[in-house]
Amino acid sequence: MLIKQAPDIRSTEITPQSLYLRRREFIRATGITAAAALAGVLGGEEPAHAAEGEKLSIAKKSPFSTDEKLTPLKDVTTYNNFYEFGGDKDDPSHYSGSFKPKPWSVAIAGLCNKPGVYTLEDMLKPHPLEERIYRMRCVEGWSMVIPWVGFPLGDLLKRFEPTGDAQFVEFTTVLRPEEMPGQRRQVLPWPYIEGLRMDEAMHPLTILAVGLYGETLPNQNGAPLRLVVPWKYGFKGIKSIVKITFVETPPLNTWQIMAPEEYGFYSNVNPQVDHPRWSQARERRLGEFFKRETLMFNGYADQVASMYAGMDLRKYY
Ligand SMILES: Nc1nc2c(c(=O)[nH]1)N[C@H]1C(S)=C(S)[C@@H](COP(=O)(O)O)O[C@H]1N2
Ligand SMILES: [Mo]
Repeated sequence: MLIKQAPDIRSTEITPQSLYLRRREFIRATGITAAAALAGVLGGEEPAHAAEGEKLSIAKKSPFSTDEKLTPLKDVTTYNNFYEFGGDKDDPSHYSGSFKPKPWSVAIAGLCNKPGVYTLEDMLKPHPLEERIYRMRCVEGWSMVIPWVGFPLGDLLKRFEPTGDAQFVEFTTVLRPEEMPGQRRQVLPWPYIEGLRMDEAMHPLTILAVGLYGETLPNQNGAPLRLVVPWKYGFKGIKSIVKITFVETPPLNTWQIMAPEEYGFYSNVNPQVDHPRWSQARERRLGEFFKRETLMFNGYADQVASMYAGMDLRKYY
């Protein structure tokens, strides 16, 4: 195997799913908080890779989780888009071994009363970690079901007291060409940028993830902190976030800069609005042979459709 990770995660890969599920029930029952879980995981003095694949304690079960079959951990961690580590699906798992997700801090900037630089531990302390099993849909036509571990982005943003002018939130990925081989080539304008409208950012389905399958995020999935917005195409889920900025106007996100007619700001999953080069009506769930129908807002319409009432979703794609 080419994945360079702590021995821990390799044993997880061979753990039968039933064992994983039982462990999850156990963790739920013990109800340990995020602070307790992360103190040990993120705060220590271990070498760079020790943080990967360490168990997180999940305090809450989420009513937002789907009960669909989970995509195997192996697929979740070896079939990735993370252009900072290369353009092929298996590049991020091969070439992210030198990336150091610890220590980590995030700059909070723009239109808010409490800007500053916050360590990851500081940011996480008040927030109980939840497991959120979400359907994920990439704009390229594949989908997965991933058990994320994280907490609502809105709960964090409120603490920085955004002002009334803050209508959008911009996110920035770390810029470290020495650790990210893809950033040594200008395949994309670095650093990777994404954005959400304020109501989307505050929506209870929108989370910041610090883990998946009960453990800290592998580098290739956006360690140590990434965005997850399940009703939008996967590229909105920006990885390895180092900056969050409150702004007045919609941020120009990376894929919109690259190909504005193909990738819009909203990028809500929509089977009726085709990508200029392919249909979005169906998707291939990783691990399945037959394609399945793509659902409006990726199946989250009941929760999110009202945010787009009256908007022409062909124009605001
Ligand atoms: N910084 C950064 N974030 C990124 C990307 C990227 O290339 N760079 N790719 C996006 C795309 S296209 C998808 S589909 C998801 C994939 O997330 P996963 O590899 O954890 O499944 O990450 C998104 N976040
Ligand atoms: Mo994607």
